[in-house]
Amino acid sequence: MDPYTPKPEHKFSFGLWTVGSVGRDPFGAPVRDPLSPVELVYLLAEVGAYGVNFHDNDLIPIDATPAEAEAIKREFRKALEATGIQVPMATTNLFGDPIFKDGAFTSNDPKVRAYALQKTMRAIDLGVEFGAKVYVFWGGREGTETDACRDPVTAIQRMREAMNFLCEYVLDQGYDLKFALEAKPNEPRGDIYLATTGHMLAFIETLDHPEMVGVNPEVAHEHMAGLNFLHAVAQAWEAGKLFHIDLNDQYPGRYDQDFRFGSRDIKATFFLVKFLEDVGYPGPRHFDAHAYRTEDYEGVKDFARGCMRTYLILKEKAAQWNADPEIQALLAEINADDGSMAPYMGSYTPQKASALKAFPFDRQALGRRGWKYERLDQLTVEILLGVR
Ligand code: GLT
Ligand code: MN
Ligand code: MN
Repeated sequence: MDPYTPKPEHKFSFGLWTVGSVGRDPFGAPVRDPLSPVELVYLLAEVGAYGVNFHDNDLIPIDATPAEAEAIKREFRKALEATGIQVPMATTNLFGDPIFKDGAFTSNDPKVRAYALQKTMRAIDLGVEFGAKVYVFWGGREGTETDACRDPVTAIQRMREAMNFLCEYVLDQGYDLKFALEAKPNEPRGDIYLATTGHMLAFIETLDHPEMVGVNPEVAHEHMAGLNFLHAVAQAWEAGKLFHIDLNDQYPGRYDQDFRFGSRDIKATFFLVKFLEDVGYPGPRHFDAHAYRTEDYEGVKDFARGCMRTYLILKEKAAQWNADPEIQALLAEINADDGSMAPYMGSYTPQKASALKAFPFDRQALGRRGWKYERLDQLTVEILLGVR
């Protein structure tokens, strides 16, 4: 059997909006006919995915009647049961409708803010009904083109008030649900508040229930800002806040590309997969990406299969890297510790401080050391290029 065949235990998921993207962009009309949520579930089952995520309105159109909503839910549930596809995550569309053109939770109009809360509570109910355990908040419209419109402190306070309200709602309902906040620096707004995963991590600690709230970092969103995605993920993980992850690819400094996982920066993607596997990240691997606009639905399947296959290939490469004797020897050398500094460091004591202040370091000798990172990186590249 092909060793790169996706299996349920890999927890590969896709949003309805990812494989369901019809290829609309700001300059061009759709290039693919829309598929129904049921058809998309069958497409995901065909390519071997484990899960499907949705915004409330990916599943139920915003103007559906209660009877229409019930019928859609019935059909969707049947498709999930027939295919075994799970719903690990759900979210709210707080960006598509004109009501949100100046934000949802941060809008200057209290009626818009209240409507955003109402819509989110209903969407949380919907997600929980289908078994979602993680609820994502991506505030695509929570931002500005001109800061004349609002004091940014007010925006942060409104965001906090909304998150606190919704955490209480989840507790009140007795739902087993965590929130994951997804940052993006810009697009569709000129600037979006809480622009990076780091901003989100700091914001979470100011909430009434920080334990319920983590992050959903997205590769493209940190790369757009020219940042190192792995470092954001590592900080989230170390803080116990990596509740979900959006995998894709993106050239820095460009429009929001949402490319197939690993299609742009193989080395960064490799270190990301290696990190997730090394630490044992237990959550879904969600591909928040879409096929090139050039593709038909066969191309969409190629795209989805490619995301999962690249992940599994890089997982294998990570195991190879970890087992490589030359790499391990270099790492051992790089991290060598003769223990001579232990009496001077670690937890502070006044004795350590005064001893350390008096210690005679050979600064020139330490500065002459070569770290062998060229060799280490070349070995990494050779593994990735398949010659090792
Ligand atoms: C939207 C956005 C994504 C978010 C989704 C969740 S929707 O496509 O580009 O990054 O994760 O709201
Ligand atoms: Mn995303
Ligand atoms: Mn994106």
